[in-house]
Amino acid sequence: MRYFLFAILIATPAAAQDAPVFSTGPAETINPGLVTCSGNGSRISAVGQVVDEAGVLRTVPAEVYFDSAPLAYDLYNECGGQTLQSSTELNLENVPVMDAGGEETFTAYIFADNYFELYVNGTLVAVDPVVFTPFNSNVVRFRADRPVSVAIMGVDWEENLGLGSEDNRGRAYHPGDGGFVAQFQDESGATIAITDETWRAQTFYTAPIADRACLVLQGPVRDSSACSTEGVDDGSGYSAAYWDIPSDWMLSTFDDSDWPAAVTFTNDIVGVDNKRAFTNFIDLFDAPDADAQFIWTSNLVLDNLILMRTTIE
Ligand SMILES: [Ca+2]
Ligand SMILES: [Ca+2]
Ligand SMILES: [Ca+2]
Ligand SMILES: [Ca+2]
Repeated sequence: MRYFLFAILIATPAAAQDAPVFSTGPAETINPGLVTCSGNGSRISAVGQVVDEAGVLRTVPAEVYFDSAPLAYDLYNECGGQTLQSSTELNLENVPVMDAGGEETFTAYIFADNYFELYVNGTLVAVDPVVFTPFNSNVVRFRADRPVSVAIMGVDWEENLGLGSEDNRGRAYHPGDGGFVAQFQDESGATIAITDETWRAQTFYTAPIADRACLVLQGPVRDSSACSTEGVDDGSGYSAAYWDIPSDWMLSTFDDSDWPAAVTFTNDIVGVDNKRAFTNFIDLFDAPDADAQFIWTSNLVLDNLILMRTTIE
């Protein structure tokens, strides 16, 4: 009888859901680059596919709506867009108002390392026009009714597809980092939301993983803090971990209560002091009375496709 009970305990479905599925080695390129850009510091935004060990075809670093969704209006875009020197140069009247089904008009100011897709009350209102680098920033206006459900996919893009890394700092397989900061204003220009630890964030693609035993999984907690983030000359044999993305994750009805709280990171850690897409707009991103924090999941380096959510009452 004891053995029987033990068998039931270890076979609970909850444990199975928490476990990721892995792939090993590089993905195959299916799109050589979503954006063509010869701008300063541009990296190629390719997309790949790899079959995981459960036989499921995974798109890396993420399946995106870049080709079909509205591109967010530029604050600063060296990839053929406009490059404002400060927020005073912005004329909000020029920014299209996206319709998320409501009466009130809101404005969101966004900087993402590297790519975001923004849903409001379940409607995809804008995607990041520069998928990888150079670093850019955006302003999005939308009409919606409160409470406003905000759901954002954040992607730390990669060069070595399926291996969560790029050629950087003298290493061919250097794991890059992510980061997302945003400020939301109402029609009067008052700040009504900033990114901070009250948001929820969960990872769905974590790579590279040199040693799978480093991952600690506990309920909804997907902790890769014990995994190495060192760049290497050959990481082609490393693994990636995937969790299935719930199809309704962006809806206002989605229950994110078991997702971990977002983790905040300083500007220094994200490394934005030399990025004009950020520094030209510190009056927005570092507003003294409403200082938006960089957020991500617990691992800024290895978690590459994350979902973030909040509700503006
Ligand atoms: Ca971007
Ligand atoms: Ca990055
Ligand atoms: Ca800030
Ligand atoms: Ca990364």
